[in-house]
Amino acid sequence: MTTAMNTKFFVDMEDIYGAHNYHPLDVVITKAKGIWVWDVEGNKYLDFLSAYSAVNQGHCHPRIVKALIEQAKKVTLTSRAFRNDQWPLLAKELCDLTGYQMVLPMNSGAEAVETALKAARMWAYQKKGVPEDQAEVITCANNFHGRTITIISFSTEPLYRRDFGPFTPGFISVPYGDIEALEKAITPNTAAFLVEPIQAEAGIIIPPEGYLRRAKEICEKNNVLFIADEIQTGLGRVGRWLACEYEEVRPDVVVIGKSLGGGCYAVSAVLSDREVLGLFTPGSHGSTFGGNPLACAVARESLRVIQEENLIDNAAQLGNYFLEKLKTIKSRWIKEVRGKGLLIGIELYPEAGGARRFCEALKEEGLLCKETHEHVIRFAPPLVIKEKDLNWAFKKIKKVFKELD
Ligand code: IF1
Repeated sequence: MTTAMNTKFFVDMEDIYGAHNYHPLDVVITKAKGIWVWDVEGNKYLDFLSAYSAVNQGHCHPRIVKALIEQAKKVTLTSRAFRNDQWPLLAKELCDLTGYQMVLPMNSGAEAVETALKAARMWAYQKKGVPEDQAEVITCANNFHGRTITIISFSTEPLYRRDFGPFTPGFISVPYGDIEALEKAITPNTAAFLVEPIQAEAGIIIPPEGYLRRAKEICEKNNVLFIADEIQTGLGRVGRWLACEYEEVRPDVVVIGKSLGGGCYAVSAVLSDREVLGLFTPGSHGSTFGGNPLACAVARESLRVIQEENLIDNAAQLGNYFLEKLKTIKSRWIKEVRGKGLLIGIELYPEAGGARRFCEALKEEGLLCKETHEHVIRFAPPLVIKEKDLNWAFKKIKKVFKELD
């Protein structure tokens, strides 16, 4: 008897052989295109998570897949013991695009954040004169910057830290959005302030107007590097190339990732000026796959697609449109609807019983969303989405809130 390769088949197999470090929805995706994904039973869903904003260009974008395939036929990996003809082009294109002088390529977002932290510490010792091993980095409560031991060392989420100690020292936590706390936390040994322009995982938390600008001013005044983690908020997600543009802040260091790979490859990068990235000397940092030609060819096309398909304006305009529509939903469960561009969250009151059950109900309606931090439903569709698709999604969301009211 042949076993039906249905949802249960895959869920059971994953549960037996895969580590349970996630609690995924029981939808087994076998095909994806643009904003749509299909499961193994042939059901079609609108992807409202975009792999946590790693698929801003839409799933399997033809131009990005083509770049992947073409490059895969030429050369995929040389290591940087040698040079290749894609990395220099990506480096220049990223600098021309962002106005920074240098780039360091990595693979995952966490690796790029770690790289930025190493650069900040090196800068503190070599440029600021901080005594060896005394460099401090200020981070925000409820941050999310990745899952390495150093990064969770400054996480305030017990779930991310439990049983993973001992932790890396040298990090000071301040409340997000609190300028006075930031100013008070700075010491002569402060190397940097690491911040997400919007805290996505924390529940789409948008800081008070002017927070980023005043934080940057305080950093400048105290000779502290301002590091923006734009891995999730960058590359068009919030209706700008970088979220910091909303406050006309030019970070000293910017970290990008996710959609830099257009949903087809893991590629991340640290952007800064020569004063910081120029401090890396041969052998002081590296990565087997960092800057490989396949990653760079994909990243170059991913950036071109964002530009040429006008995805940033689309995210800005449709984001505002969708946010206003969502605000018309009447439900006793809804505490707040907030967002920027196409990074939107609906915060529910605890009495609503948690966002998960709304996500489960939305799945039944053909909409794939992910709850974040228990009470927030996150909406982050690919930036290629059209108004008619948002109207379709809105009807489903409204229906679910009516049913669960
Ligand atoms: C998971 C969260 C999102 C990020 C920011 C760095 C990284 C991420 C602002 C690290 C990654 C992912 C990781 C994934 C779930 C997802 C996530 F819920 F965990 F927090 F998006 F909000 N900075 N975020 O959002 O990048 O190493 O993953 O490439 O770990 O569960 P990465």
